Amino acid sequence: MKRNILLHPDPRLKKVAKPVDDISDDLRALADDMLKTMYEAPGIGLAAPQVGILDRLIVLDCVKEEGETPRPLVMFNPQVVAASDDLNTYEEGCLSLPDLYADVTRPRVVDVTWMDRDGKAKQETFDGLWATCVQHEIDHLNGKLFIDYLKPLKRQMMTRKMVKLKRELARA
Ligand code: K1U
Ligand code: ZN
Repeated sequence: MKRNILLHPDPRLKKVAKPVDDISDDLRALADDMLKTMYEAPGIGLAAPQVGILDRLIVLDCVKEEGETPRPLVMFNPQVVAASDDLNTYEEGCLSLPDLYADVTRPRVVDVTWMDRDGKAKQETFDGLWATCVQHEIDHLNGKLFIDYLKPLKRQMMTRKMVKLKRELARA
């Protein structure tokens, strides 16, 4: 089932999500729904708070090339356990702020631990777009949006645009 993606500003996008201790069939079904929602958006990542669920669950697939094999990842309780000093700037977007983009600078390489959908502990090193995306999604679990890295004026401008968009969508 495709889920509705919350749009900024929404108080649920500012909350800290709670750790998952038991991976139930309901949580596995939520992960499947989130992957479907992400692919259909389309996007390369999605965090549970974006669909209104305050659990520490993210999904991502940064394979963008047509014809390349998709690599859907489901991560429960993801954690960055090491980050490079070397930084990378990427023009980020967010499905909760459609059509708005801004440069964000983050560690270029990160080691991430998580639990997969079978409850198996995993660890992997990510770089490039994968590193950017996994950090963006983990930020969502901590109530942080990419606009929180921007100067206040730019952040306010983007928030105003979103308030206007939400008003227009509510009227339609
Ligand atoms: O978390 C989200 O809202 C998803 C977001 C992830 C993200 C994008 C860029 C940098 C960091 C994290 C998106 O997927 S926005 C859409 C997007 O980037 C995209 C859409 C279609 C094809 C390729 C990329
Ligand atoms: Zn986002």
